[in-house]
Amino acid sequence: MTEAAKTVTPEQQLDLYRYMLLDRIVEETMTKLFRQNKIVGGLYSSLGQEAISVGTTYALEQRDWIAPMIRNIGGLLVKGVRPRDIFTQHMARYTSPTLGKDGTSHFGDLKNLHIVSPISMLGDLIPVMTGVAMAGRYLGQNIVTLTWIGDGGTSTGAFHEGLNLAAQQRASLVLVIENNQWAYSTPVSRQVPIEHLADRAKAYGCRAFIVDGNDVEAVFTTAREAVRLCRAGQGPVVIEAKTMRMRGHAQHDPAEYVPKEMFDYWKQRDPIESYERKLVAAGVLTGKIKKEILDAINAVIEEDRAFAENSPFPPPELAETPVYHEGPLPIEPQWKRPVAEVTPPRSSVKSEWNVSGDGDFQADAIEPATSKSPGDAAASVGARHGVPHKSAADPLKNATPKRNGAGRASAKRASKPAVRSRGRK
Ligand SMILES: Cc1ncc(C[n+]2csc(CCOP(=O)(O)OP(=O)(O)O)c2C)c(N)n1
Ligand SMILES: [Mg+2]
Repeated sequence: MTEAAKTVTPEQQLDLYRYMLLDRIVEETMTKLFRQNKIVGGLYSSLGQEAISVGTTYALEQRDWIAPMIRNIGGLLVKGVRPRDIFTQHMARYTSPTLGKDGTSHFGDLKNLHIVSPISMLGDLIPVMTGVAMAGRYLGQNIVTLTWIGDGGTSTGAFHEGLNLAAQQRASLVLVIENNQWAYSTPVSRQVPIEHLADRAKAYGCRAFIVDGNDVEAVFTTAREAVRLCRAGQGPVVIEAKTMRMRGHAQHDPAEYVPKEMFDYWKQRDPIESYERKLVAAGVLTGKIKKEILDAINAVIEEDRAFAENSPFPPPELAETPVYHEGPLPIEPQWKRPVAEVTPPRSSVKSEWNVSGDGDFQADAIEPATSKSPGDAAASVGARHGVPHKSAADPLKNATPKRNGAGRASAKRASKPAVRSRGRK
């Protein structure tokens, strides 16, 4: 990277510092709520990893997309999610983004903030975010998508399949590997025979960077470079951020299997404390500015925590709805190129039937059968369920050669069932 690419303005520095502090205080507040038995379900911590979520998301623009995992609350905050949404969601309140139906960070915002909800199955967000990047390309949008994966998650099949797909499609995806040394109680050394997880990117022909995950400026400038490359059509880019999980897997886990010296080593490298020292030494952060930042954060936290605690739980009837989607889909495509240009298919094969709306099969698009038979009834049942039934307007069936002469003649006129004919000989 050039020196210019490493430049971070004082304004950006204070932003990075502010977001890391906000992230930490949001999560500290939730730890207290957990101990008061007010969190529904598990609670995960990104303590010591704040620089990664914050630094990478800060490199994105509003039009870009993220998909968080369990330790990426910092990314949600940078994207513009309010702490109240995070509190109410973890407390399963009716005022939460999922109306109390789901917990942790399992919510998204496809319309405004461009957040894809987490997927618990490790690795699966990689093909999904590849798909979002490809969709953006088809729509003529120059967007970048970003998601995170842990060291453990890099051993899933979905990671490898997803990364290969992204590389093959040149998708504008930034994939951040958070190497925090542990996957539950398994250290990286007992999981993979390589030192750098970034090396996995080479296998798929992807560019990769390794960065100190506790240095927020290094994370931010590396991510900004990755985003630049993606926007220039040179994606995907993998970033391995080396860091340490400073708590157990979740609140239930005291992490007694982690050597104490390891915690001591990384405690010295706390991303917020070390950045604070740097900004104070540079004269960017003063005691007065720090107080203003903390006062503003604490005011929001206090208001949003009180809002969450005073929010009701969902009414029981809500469990019945909405289980199945009814009516038109809520997301309309926003075409950035002429619809005709991007609408498939451009095929020489004439369509035999149509679908409309939510994918309903249009029975009246099929020519009515001439005779009434059980097959005809089945055809209309199939049509209702969106499944074309073979016996009605099956082009292959009509083209299948018959044993009598007329059949053979009609088979010649119809499209060639070459494989079938050869099979019969
Ligand atoms: C495909 C799949 N396998 C197993 C799990 C269960 N699981 C959830 S988190 C986790 C550990 C993940 O470790 P890592 O990827 O290093 O992330 P970290 O917790 O350290 O952030 C496991 C095994 C899962 N969610 N998905
Ligand atoms: Mg891990």
